[in-house]
Amino acid sequence: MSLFDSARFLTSAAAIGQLPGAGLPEIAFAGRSNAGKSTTINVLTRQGRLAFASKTPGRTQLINFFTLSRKIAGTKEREEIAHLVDLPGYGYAKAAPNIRQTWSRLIGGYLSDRPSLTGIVIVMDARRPFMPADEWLIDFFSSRTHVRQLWLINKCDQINRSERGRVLALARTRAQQTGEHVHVQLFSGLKREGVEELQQTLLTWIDPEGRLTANLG
Ligand SMILES: Nc1nc2c(ncn2[C@@H]2O[C@H](COP(=O)(O)OP(=O)(O)OP(=O)(O)O)[C@@H](O)[C@H]2O)c(=O)[nH]1
Ligand SMILES: [Mg+2]
Repeated sequence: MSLFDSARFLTSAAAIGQLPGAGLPEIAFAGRSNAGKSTTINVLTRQGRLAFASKTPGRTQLINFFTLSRKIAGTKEREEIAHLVDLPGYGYAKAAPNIRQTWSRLIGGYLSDRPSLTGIVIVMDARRPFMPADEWLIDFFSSRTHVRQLWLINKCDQINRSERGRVLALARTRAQQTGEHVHVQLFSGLKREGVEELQQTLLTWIDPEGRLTANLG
């Protein structure tokens, strides 16, 4: 049983005032609309319908929070450990301008002023990684080194082996130039490739001393 299996929906926020308290470490999933953020959360937590994934871009319009927890040994109580946060995608061209503005205010407000934000997973489509909006986000966090970054090159099932090698090498070089707080990996939510590597990285963010690895349940 992995810590991520314990994920349960906590709440949705449509405005900054609706965010839950910022007590637990938080890992946010950001990226362009349709990059696969919600699918990644579902695969990570092994719960097919936890986050709302969809063929229609722009499906996730609220900030959705999920709580990770573990059983306290010898009791029936659970201890809350961390939040996973599914963000609405950026760059959804068909959204009406007022909706886009509300989104950017909400996401921008959340990302720039969330003391509990421990790490951000930037989900990108392997066929077109590092689009301008991704670059903006990477840039925004490059000097905020207390927020870890994982550049998740998703949908790698859609590119061939040599393209994978090329994309990964390029991303690795860039990550090294950006700093030690940046990690990179290939991923496929569809084929469930790279799940363990993703879990390992996120665990080190949530639990750098490894105190949680025992007694999960
Ligand atoms: N081929 C392939 N398709 C994927 C993968 N991950 C997600 N998808 C598909 O991509 C589409 C979008 O997935 P979502 O998880 O809803 O994407 P999202 O980033 O949450 O999108 P928004 O909520 O609109 O921002 C769906 O049709 C998924 O089935 C993957 O690894 N490979
Ligand atoms: Mg989504």
